[in-house]
Amino acid sequence: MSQQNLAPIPELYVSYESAQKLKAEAGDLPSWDLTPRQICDLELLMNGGFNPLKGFLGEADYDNVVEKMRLADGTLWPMPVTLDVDADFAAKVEPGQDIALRDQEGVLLATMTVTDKWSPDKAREAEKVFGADDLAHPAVNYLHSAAGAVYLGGPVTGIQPPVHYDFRGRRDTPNELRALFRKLGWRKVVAFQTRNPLHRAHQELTFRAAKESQANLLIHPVVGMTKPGDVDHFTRVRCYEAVLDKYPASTTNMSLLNLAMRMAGPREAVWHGIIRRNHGCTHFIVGRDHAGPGKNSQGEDFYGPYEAQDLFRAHEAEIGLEMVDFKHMVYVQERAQYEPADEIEEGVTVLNISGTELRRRLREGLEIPEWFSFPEVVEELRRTSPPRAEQGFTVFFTGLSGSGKSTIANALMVKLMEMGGRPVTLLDGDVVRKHLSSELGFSKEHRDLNIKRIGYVASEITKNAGIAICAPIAPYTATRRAVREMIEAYGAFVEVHVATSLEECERRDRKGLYKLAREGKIKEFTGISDPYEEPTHPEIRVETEGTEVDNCAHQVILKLESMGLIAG
Ligand code: PPS
Repeated sequence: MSQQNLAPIPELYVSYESAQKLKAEAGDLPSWDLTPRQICDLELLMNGGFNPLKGFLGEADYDNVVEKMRLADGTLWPMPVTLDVDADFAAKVEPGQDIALRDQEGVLLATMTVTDKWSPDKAREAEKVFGADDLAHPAVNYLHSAAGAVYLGGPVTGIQPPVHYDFRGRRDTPNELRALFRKLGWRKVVAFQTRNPLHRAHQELTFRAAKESQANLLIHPVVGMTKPGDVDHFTRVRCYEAVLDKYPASTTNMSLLNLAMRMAGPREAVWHGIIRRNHGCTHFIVGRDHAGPGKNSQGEDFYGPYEAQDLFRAHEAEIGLEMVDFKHMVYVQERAQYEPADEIEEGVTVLNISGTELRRRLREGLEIPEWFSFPEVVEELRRTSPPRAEQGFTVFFTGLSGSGKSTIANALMVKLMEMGGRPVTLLDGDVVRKHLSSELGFSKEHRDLNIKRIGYVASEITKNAGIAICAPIAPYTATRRAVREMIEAYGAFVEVHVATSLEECERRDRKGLYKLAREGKIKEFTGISDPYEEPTHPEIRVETEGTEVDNCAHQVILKLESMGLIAG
């Protein structure tokens, strides 16, 4: 095992001449605009990062991967890499046909010969691959809320890699890394996977791993897609570059991996190992809770802290690289150094700052001690995450028609403008429908589109340090969650449920719409002939029956203060 083989790995690209020819012919093919996740998957398929896959999985391989972590021929492969499409596109395509795969600007990246087309059982995929059909898991949520209903599978013909304009010099294909290791004479290489900024504990862990395995070190962070809410990759790469100087010269390298993570814990660890083997590495670090998705909807961890290590160990020979397992590293004050938590005797002072605590300190502008991180890293993080009171945020009101959303939202807007400091924009339901969504009706599809447009505008406002107040009905939980994820990439999302009962809304009937809805003159009316899914965990719920508007708005202000979003 871990006998290094640096021969080039097969890629799926055709020659320049063939690519030109395929480009000329592709105009006649059904054309699929790839999602950001599919672009990541396609890049690693084409450059051999997902070797031995030759394309998106067909149905037999998919079934076997879901059930047994193996392709139909028995080869170890833990993750379904599938091309999900919507039903409309699927209806245009039959097995045997070629389709064009394009990026979001329409650039042709590949063609695929469709061999399989099927509607997957997503609940089974969630259970088997991610361990539970629970929407608290980001990949399960993606599966049910973002992925199309139909999967297409078949071999891919690579035409060109997706274009990256950022950190070009730091991105390497498996063959480029293999060539680099050959050139440098690196015979053993231990890879470190990460989606977080590196602090001293990580630096110590990777340094020890390299020493223990007598290998060179490859810092191999994921810059494709990570867990929603993670520090963006631009900031992280600047942080990594700062840490790179802390390693002994010429022992360590860094390369960026355009992987779309699934946060699948144990299965993901095995997948990461195979991907690093393909990139020419011989060892792979698996720490505590590798690729963990956080808590499930019962508030428990999805996977045990060392489950990933166990699964990796059981398949080490087949993965083809050696695991360097690590326990949690903590700081021992008396010895002023990091040590694995399980090797520390009783009675010494152990210091540790969790990810949550770090985010709190950044948010509140509190001190981050030198023993925890490098000053350059902290400075970089502070630049992109200023204290919460200086960041943008979104207040998202949801509730039935006539519940009082707009009135409270208006009052809140005025109060925030009185305080000053940040620009405030109100995206009211009716106003949005006039300016942004005038062509939309009230079907589920149209409502979702409407809310996603509001979410998009709010996320841009939040990104640019403004305050967005939204006040649509937003009846669907999944859509509200999608908007939350869009916004939390840039700032806080404060969901306010205006919990006026249907009876009260109907009694008030300020616009006379409930009467018309009851008479059947307005179709698909929320609460009468269309659903409203109540938020289960809003940041705040306001009751309007018997409470004045001013008081409701004040409750929201108090919440914003308690979250540190506005100065008290
Ligand atoms: S949604 O579901 O979030 O897209 O709805 P929204 O954009 O907030 O639009 C709601 C306003 O449109 C009026 N209206 C209806 N509401 C619900 N169902 C039906 N069928 C409907 N038809 C018209 C209604 O006045 C809503 O305004 P508010 O401010 O919520 O009372």
